[in-house]
Amino acid sequence: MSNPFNLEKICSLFNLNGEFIEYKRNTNGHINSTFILTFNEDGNIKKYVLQKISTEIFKNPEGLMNNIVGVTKHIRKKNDDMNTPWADRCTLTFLPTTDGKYFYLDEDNSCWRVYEFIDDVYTCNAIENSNDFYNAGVAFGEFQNLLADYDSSSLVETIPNFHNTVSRFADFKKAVEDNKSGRLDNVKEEVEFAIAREKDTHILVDLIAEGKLPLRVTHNDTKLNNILFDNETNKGICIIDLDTVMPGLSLYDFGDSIRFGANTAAEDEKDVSKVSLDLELYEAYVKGYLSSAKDALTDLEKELLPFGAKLMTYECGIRFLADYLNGDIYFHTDYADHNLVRARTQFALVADMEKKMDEMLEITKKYC
Ligand code: ADP
Ligand code: GN1
Ligand code: MG
Repeated sequence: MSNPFNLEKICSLFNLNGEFIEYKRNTNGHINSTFILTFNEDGNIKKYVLQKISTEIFKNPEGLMNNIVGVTKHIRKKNDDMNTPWADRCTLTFLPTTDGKYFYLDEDNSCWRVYEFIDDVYTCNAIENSNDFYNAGVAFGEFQNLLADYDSSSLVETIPNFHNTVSRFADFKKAVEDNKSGRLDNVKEEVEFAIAREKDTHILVDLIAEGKLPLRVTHNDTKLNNILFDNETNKGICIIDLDTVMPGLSLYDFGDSIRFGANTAAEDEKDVSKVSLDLELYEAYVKGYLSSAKDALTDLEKELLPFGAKLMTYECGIRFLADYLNGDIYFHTDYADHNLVRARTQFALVADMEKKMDEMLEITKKYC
């Protein structure tokens, strides 16, 4: 594989021990570029993760890294204090550069960071049994809980209005009007589907403005593959991909997990007839999430969990569709219609959740 970034030179700017052997690219995510580095440290293999953060998307890498370093230190301290057996693997540990910063900005304004590779873990892109999804719920609930006393006003908004669905809808409408890619004629039906649900986009935004929903420190990108599961116990021991940790709603985190993990099909399944909400998985996640986060949540938050799942799925759908109309400038894509395929799966899932909303509410109540 060619090394387009001169990774060895970048590594030499961080305080890493040993001799560089090789790197492998990890292509799980849609935004950052991730490389797993292998070093030889006095005859022992030592691995690190090197990531290039997209500065097109994250405009304030210094603020972003301050957020993450603060939050990870907080999580580590709490786990040390609780004597968690996997405390040394409970969160990401960042390594400073030779001049003491936690990131390096290169001449192209690309931002690089390095953290310890966590051993004996696996990630999932799809759920194979409901117990794993229960464990995912426990892990994100615990993340919420550990950060309940972290001052959210100390965090910068790494992407302003990230889950503000009113602003997301405005961006979507603009993408339709601009039709930069000239693809609008292909997606009339999808655009109609999105517009018909505009009123949903105001519900949580209004409740925040009225002071009825609390802003918390949230992850905001709670996809299944952002959890590292322990090989031995299958517990979700470490939450990764912390770039969007900032003030947000618990409903965003709960909702995005359901969107991705409780879908019977992949996010980019081409056959939408395979897409639906798996109620058994929904229940497993609710049970796990509420077992660890329940005490931190208000009654209104708990009541709105099913709506949060639908709204996050809808939001992701309009983001994919807007990107398709804008000419695929945001999400990494593997083929021409990739964003359209993703948008269609999201809307199919929204439609199925609408049919199953009463059941989702019933299930949720059981664990409140
Ligand atoms: P992206 O923003 O592109 O999704 P992530 O930070 O989620 O990037 O990392 C992508 C993938 O790299 C993860 O899904 C996981 O498989 C792997 N990975 C990331 N960090 C670690 C780590 N500390 N230890 C082991 N694997 C990791
Ligand atoms: C992106 O980076 P990754 O793949 O975990 C996106 C999320 C979307 C998700 C859709 C910073 O997440 O918001 O929900 O793709 N992250 C950002 O799969 O925009
Ligand atoms: Mg990720």
